[in-house]
Amino acid sequence: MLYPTLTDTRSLIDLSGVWKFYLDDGSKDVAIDQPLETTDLMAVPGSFNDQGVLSKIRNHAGTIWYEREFSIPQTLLSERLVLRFGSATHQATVYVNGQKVVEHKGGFLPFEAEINGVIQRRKNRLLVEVSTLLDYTTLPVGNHTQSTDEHGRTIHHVDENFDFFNYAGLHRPVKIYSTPQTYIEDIVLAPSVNGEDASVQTSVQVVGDYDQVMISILDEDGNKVAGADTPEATITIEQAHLWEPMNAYLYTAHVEVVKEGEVIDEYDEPFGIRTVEVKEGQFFINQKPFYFKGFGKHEDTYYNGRGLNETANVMDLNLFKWIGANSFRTSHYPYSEEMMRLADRMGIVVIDEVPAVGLFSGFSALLTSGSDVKNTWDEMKTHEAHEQAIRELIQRDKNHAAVVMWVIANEPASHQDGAHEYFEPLVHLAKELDPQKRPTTIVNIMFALPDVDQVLDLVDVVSLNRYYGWYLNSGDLQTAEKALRAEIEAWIKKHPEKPILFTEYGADTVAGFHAIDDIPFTEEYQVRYYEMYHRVFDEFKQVTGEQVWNFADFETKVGTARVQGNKKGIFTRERQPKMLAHELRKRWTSIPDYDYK
Ligand code: GCB
Repeated sequence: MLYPTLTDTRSLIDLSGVWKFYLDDGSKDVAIDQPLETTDLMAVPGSFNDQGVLSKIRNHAGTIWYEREFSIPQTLLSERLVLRFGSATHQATVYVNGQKVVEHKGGFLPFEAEINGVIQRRKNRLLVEVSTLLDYTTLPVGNHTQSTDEHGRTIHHVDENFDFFNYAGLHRPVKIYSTPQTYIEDIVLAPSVNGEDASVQTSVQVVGDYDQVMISILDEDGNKVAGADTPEATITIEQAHLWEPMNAYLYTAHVEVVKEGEVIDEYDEPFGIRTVEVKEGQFFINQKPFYFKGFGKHEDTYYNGRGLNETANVMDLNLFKWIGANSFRTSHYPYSEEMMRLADRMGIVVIDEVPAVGLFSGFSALLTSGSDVKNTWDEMKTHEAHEQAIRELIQRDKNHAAVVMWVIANEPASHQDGAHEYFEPLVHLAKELDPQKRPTTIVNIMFALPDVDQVLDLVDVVSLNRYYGWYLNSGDLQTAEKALRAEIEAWIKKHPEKPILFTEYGADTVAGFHAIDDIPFTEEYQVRYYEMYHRVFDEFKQVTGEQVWNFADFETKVGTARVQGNKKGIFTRERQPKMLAHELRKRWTSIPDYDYK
């Protein structure tokens, strides 16, 4: 699915703004053929939760409705008109003028519908029914329960099976774009490097009648450097500029569809040339051993919640440059297309994660398995949602140079029987679908140590989330250090050919708390915790990178282990540095992107 952009043959109407909003408490039926009866308003894109202020709105679980009107300029009515949602969290049914045009399940990936058949002159009414619910069939996984209030109405409750607030709503842009009736449906680009030159396996899918597809590869100055005149082609680029971490170079595949000598549709797809390979226990980008320095992040800001915040995105990636980071993981769901395009342009390496978090029966943020000891793989009915998320994520992000690896799940119960059988087809699916055959990983939880893990043999990289010195050996960094070292040694023994990537390690730290001794939650303890981990990482060639948890403090559900959210940020939620940020900056600016080990 192509990102909607303006071209000489395509128009774009942005429906961002303030929409009507109705929180469905079951007290009345919403008539889809009538204007939404409400006086409440909500900005789109954005999570509704914090905008709504009241607890009743912020914590609402169930259905919400959004509505706005739009007009289509007459000049566009003969074009193909597509209504597109960057995402709707977590499930949506969309009506235009009272007619259903599309439904979509899964809160972090785009979907669209052709709307020509339902468009009217002058005003059109767009109504969207969104469900915030999560259960054992969805990704992420939520514990869904319901009760009845004094009026006999159903009250839903979702207890997140994961450690971030269940922000919901229309989080990403809603747009209408036009294409001609014959249109470019998709462009697939898979680059490879041969010495100084590169070749790009290119495939253009066109719907409708046409005579020819013309592909021009443009360099950053807009000069044509190569091309082809068939929809499937291997295009050679001589003296290719590589896309390098922190030194991006983006070519553009300019595609034209020609009929009777006229260009009837065109699209520009930016792409970078780089290779990715895992071998000999290391992670290679452009045939050089790469060292990941960076963060697990969240889409999480004040006011917007999980809603697109491009100002924060730009600032965050500028903070990456300041601190010497080169990468992030889209923990724990696919991020906006806008963020992925920004990462391509800024040369930030991305590990791209499907929203498969919470695949752990009885999960608790304290890393205790809780009282529920049921087997996860008997309980969860997420296979279908998981397959769909992998398909849609790879379909959306396949061309991004920034993306170097797919994460099939974060912290599943991979020590429980059934895990291997659950994951094997999913890992194969990702490999099969990805035109660039990127490496895959499954992020391992501390319960699934090398003696019991059943899934890391399926993937290319051993990714570890570790909290020695925090959830375990809290305040005792000496014991924590021994345990960490011993565990790394055990993984090397078990999977000597696989690189080890630390995808999470961290300690909650309340900015402004200080102590001389090793006291958890203080800024000094966070610094010493990281010094310990880094000392150990530097002993092992196989440790191929460090992504700290988390870039910034972020919102979670309430609980005794959370102080107005998770405080493991290196920056506060306002993006102010904690003491550790300065220490990390010293370390990371002295570690090169390549050949550190
Ligand atoms: C984890 C999870 C992450 C949590 C983190 C923590 O292992 O992957 O979502 O936020 O631990 O801080 O507990």
